[in-house]
Amino acid sequence: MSDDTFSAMRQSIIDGAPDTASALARQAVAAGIAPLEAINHGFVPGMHAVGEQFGQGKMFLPDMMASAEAMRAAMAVLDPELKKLGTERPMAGVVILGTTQGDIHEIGKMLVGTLLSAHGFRVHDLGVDVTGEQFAAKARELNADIVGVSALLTTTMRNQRGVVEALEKAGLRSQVQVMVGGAPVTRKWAEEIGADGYAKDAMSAVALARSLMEQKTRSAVAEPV
Ligand code: HCB
Repeated sequence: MSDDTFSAMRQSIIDGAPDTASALARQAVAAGIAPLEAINHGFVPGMHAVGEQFGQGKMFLPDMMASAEAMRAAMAVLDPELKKLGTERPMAGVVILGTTQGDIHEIGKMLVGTLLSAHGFRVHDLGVDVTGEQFAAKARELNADIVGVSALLTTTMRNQRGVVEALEKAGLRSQVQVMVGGAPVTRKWAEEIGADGYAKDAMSAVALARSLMEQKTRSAVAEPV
């Protein structure tokens, strides 16, 4: 796929143009382009540019909302393509995903969910503005292996700690691994709040989830019941 197409994808997000974003995504699928290429090299750079422009006061909230709409339109085309890959793989583990309490950013979390599904994980997405107690209740209900918590605001990152605490309170912490992510989140922060891992992007989240599953299997073998 040419650089021009990737830059048109990026621009469709900056312009907040869902129809264009969706058409470009469909063209990529028809041309046999890997959906992940289109996401990583076309659409996501558009979201990053929007964030920078908003931070510099060159874009405003309605623009950012239109850009998010365009991103969703592209993902509506690419997500099913990626998920098809997951059905061909053995079940890798059960993951509960959500954006933490007070936070409505969902695009990064959706991407993480899509890639985990594409790699064989069974993903249950709780959506946005999710409390620690809701994460814990769903983890118990589905006997989850991993809880993935997203936070995009410096003010809501601290609620990731609340998820770790809610799992502890529910007596689930030893069986459920916690991975955190989101633009302001760091490895250091993950360690500070007692999470099991941090992932900087969706591909790293897949690698992390696999490694958390391996650790879980190893400790189950080491401690037979
Ligand atoms: Co929003 N917003 N926003 N926003 N927003 C940010 C996050 C700022 C950084 C923009 C800026 O100032 N430069 C900023 C936060 C500043 C801060 O806290 N330090 C900000 C602000 C301030 C706000 C509001 C407060 C604005 C206002 O109302 N005045 C408001 C807050 C609303 C709320 O949540 N309570 C707000 C609202 C919005 C929307 C609604 C307009 C829209 C979200 C729409 C939606 O999601 N449906 C929005 C958007 C789109 C953004 C930016 C532009 C893009 C976010 C995004 O989708 N990134 C963002 C700028 C930025 O992040 N640089 C801006 C693309 C994805 C692919 O990246 O980092 O989310 P990601 O996810 C990655 C990665 O982090 C990792 O994998 C993902 C995929 O690769 N990952 C995980 C994420 N979660 C993981 C979980 C895991 O377990 C593992 C890995």
